[in-house]
Amino acid sequence: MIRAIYPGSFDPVTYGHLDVIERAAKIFDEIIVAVLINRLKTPLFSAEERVKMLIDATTHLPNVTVRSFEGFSVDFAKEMGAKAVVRGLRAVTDFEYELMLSQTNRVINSEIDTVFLTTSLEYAYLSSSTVKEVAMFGGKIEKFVPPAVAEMVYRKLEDGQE
Ligand code: COD
Repeated sequence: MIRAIYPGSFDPVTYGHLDVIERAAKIFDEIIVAVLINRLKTPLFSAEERVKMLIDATTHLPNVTVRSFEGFSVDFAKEMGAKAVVRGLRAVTDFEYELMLSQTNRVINSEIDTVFLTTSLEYAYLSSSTVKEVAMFGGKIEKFVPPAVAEMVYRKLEDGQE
């Protein structure tokens, strides 16, 4: 049984992330989506909220589970008994960062390899930051994220303005 983790911020999860999860779930026996708890950054959504969004968005995928983690992603992968880290690549700009990250990860733990899935063209432009920015300026985000996530983003931004 080959297990992989798909680590990220997922602040919030987008259709681009979900496309990577669905495709990875066809390649690996089990995927653990790993939500980073980063105490150095202030995300829009708490780790609990991001985990819940991902659980709700992946109920149709029986071999996908969602967990939060702290520390190095390769340490979390090892703890989970995973052999690989899945990451998505959108453009050349992603490549430089992802290459650095995967090489650093290999230095931290040489047993865990990174597997890259290139973006599906319809989601090539999509990022969590874009989603937040569009919503912040009053735009519609239903094309970018599942309906329940869109609701949570609108609500969170409204709460922030009170
Ligand atoms: N299409 C395809 N892929 C996409 C899309 C899209 N539209 N959108 C995002 N992705 C991919 C990203 O390229 C990325 O691979 C993944 O989905 C997750 O994206 P994000 O933005 O939610 O998550 P990141 O990139 O902020 O996650 C960074 C980590 C949390 C993985 C990283 O910071 C980490 O591992 N931190 C823990 C500490 C650690 O181990 N550091 C490494 C040594 S320095």
